Amino acid sequence: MKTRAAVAFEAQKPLQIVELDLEGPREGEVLVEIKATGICHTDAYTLSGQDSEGIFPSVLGHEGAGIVVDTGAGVTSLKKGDHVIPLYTPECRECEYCLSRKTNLCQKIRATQGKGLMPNGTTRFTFEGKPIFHYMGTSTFSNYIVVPEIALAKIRQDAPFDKVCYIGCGVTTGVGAVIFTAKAEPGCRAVVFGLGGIGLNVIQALRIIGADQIVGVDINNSKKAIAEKFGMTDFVNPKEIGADLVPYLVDLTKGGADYTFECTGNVTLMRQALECCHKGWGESIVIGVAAAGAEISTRPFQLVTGRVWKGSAFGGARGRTDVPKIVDWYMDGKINIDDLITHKLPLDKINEGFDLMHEGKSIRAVVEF
Ligand code: NAD
Ligand code: DAO
Ligand code: ZN
Ligand code: ZN
Repeated sequence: MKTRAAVAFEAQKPLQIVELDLEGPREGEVLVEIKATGICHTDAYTLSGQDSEGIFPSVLGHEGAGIVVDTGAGVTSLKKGDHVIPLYTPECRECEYCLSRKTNLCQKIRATQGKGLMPNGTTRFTFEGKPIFHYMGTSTFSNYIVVPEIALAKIRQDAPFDKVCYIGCGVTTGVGAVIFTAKAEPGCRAVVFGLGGIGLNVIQALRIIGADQIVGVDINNSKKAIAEKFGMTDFVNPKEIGADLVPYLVDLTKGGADYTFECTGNVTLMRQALECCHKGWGESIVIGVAAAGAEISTRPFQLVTGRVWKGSAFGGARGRTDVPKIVDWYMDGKINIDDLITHKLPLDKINEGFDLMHEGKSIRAVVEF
């Protein structure tokens, strides 16, 4: 069949809207019509050429929602008409990683997914007879995609695609980092570095779990109002405090934060996020994806004296199990997604969505097919 898609033919070039050929689902695979997709910072990072795993030509996009159109042989958990969110972190429920209960990083299809291929080692997309690679196993910048069954979360039918697509990455990453990775408790003090599409979701989860203090750190003052709406209690612009950031934050949190969340990908901020944690127990969660080759450092004494450095991928969420629950939380009014979706665009204007993100003007731009 044919599908309209925004293709990244080369790094650092705008996406091109073209018609691709799409092969139908093979064994264990599902054909999905994507209805809406968010544009995440990670798509821009890969398109910039900085991502050492970035493969071109490919169809980017990993934050989508849609409807099952067809299923391949052996698919048992999904049928035509089901509403789904594609998962760049699948959940097979049978690999060593899934069974460990210690991680959400299912490895069942990791090797081929990392090479832009389906589990059998080929692509389903072609353009003028040449292969076009998949991205993060999802490629939601295409109207139709083929995805392994284990990389689809089945969601309720009444959830609006143009909102819940954001649960495919940003919402789950931010909310999950607080509840699944940090397991932050009521009454805690927290600092969130970076008030973008991820950081604002960290903030709303901290408010929901009953944090006493939620400090937001950003160099863009225009993020203050929306962060306050989502639960931020104190705003810090490092450029305006006239003091070193770490002692300033330690003082503001009365001895250091119980939890800090780094949501920018800047390794200097990652160090500051660790070092403003409370001595003896403070935990810093790295969420931001740093430039390829970048390294983090601190004095080991920071760890000896009880601070903990952790990372979080997809919020530590098990996609097929947790994503449907997060959709329910949205539908029940427990989490706010609507106010974070600042722009809606047709596929033809997807490059404008990237511009809005680079200019700091959007929280989430969503493309509707
Ligand atoms: P974004 O661009 O929407 O937000 C980043 C925010 O950080 C902006 O408000 C910006 O003003 C602020 N910022 C930038 N430099 C800063 C500095 N030096 N000091 C203070 N604030 C600064 O990005 P996003 O979509 O929220 O993504 C954030 C990061 O999370 C990215 O690195 C992205 O790749 C990563 N990410 C990680 C996961 C995961 O599973 N771990 C998932 C999705 C995204
Ligand atoms: O299992 O080795 C692995 C890789 C898992 C990939 C998890 C990616 C999470 C962070 C990337 C940003 C997502 C948009
Ligand atoms: Zn993302
Ligand atoms: Zn698994």
